Amino acid sequence: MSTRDRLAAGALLAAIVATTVAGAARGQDAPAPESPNAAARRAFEDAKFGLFVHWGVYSLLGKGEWVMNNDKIPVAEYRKLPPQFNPTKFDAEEWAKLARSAGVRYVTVTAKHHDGFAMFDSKLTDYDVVDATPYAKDPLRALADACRKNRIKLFFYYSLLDWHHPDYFPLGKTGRSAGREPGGDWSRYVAYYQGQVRELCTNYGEIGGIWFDGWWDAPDAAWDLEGTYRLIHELQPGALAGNNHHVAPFPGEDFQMFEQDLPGENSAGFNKAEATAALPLETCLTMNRSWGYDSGDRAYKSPEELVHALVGAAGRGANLLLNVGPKPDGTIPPEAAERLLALGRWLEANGKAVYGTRKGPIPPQPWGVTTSRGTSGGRAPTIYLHVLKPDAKEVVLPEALAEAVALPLGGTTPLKKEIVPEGVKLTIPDDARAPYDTIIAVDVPVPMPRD
Ligand code: H79
Repeated sequence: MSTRDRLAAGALLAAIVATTVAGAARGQDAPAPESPNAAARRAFEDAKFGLFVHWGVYSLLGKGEWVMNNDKIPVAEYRKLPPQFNPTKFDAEEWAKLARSAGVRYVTVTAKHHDGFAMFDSKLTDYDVVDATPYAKDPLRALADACRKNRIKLFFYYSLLDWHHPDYFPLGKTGRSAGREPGGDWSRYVAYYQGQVRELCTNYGEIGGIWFDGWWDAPDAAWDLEGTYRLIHELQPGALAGNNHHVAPFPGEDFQMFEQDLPGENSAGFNKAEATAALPLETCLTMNRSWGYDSGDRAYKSPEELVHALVGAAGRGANLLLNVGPKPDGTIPPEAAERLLALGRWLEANGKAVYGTRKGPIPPQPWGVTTSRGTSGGRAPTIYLHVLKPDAKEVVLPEALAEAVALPLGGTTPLKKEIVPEGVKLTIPDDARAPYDTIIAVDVPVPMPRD
């Protein structure tokens, strides 16, 4: 390599370091690199793929998790649902095995959604799955055990917003047709929700973290979020706190999330916050159009679209949290299960370019995205090109990669390289093309500096 090339490669490597250093030790409030919190953030970034599960008494109506609000069902009427909830076909082990086969590393399940019904055994209310349903068992306990057995982390989704609790007052922007008595003691509500968070952090062994939602219903309320996050971190030093508030992260949060959009995009209309470099990122996405079970929703994304979502997230430094809405009987719709298995098969062959990677030094391109690994500790890094456009026959990389060796993932014949004015042009032969995502591993022949 000439001195000039070496310098250029050095600049590129500096860019790799800048873009891909593990999410832990960044920013002012960054945890100490050796702390359980920093390790948990790194593990979260390594995981790349999670399964979101929206399941509650709303599933009985098959019209999504917002049905109480959307159909203006008053509390008195909605209370008729729990006595009908009896998921006799629920098998936590089957869910965990499906998750494992799908290649997800964690599951995030609705412990309480906006309807206020606790899908876990809560001592702070009778409005929960053990006290109010004929099922009378705690499905999240079974799921926690099955996930542990299958080496999958479990996160709990918890809605701060509550359309049912009498102390959730003044009412927020939504749930105004619940027929609730005006009045209630907000500080009692805060004690209630924090008490439930304590239960979730105490009764289920080690958990991955808590995933909050619904803050946007009452953004000016005194939620004591800092107290809530402190509680989580004290009870579970390795658990992460995240909040789907659609604005820039608050102190005490461990990851930043985006809903129905990749970081930096805002097709859903409410993802106005920029991706923060300081925190791990996560994008949650529905597999069809709905979160909770919707019997009429057949608008399932194809396996190709789902692979592109996963890889598109990874190339932007984010995990994909892909949703399923189980039926009221506890089974996962076959259309969803099939797609999860297709993703699992794809990851079986291609996971090396996804799990444990960070976003690559080359930002998203018209042809696809990049991920990378081995970007610290004196190793020579690998950049993975994910060519997502099936008609992209050539890819031009920065000139600094002139000496790099580009091989199709799992292949042995290096791609043809040509120096062009814009950089290094790689030609992708037809026989290297793969379904969904043609992955090219680019080995950079310069070891990275040690940390
Ligand atoms: O659990 C799933 C959804 O039920 C929940 N988040 C996912 C993960 C969700 N709740 N609401 N939304 C998604 C859409 C949010 C709409 C909003 Fe608004 C637009 C929030 C703030 C502006 C509607 C209008 C609610 C408040 C004002």
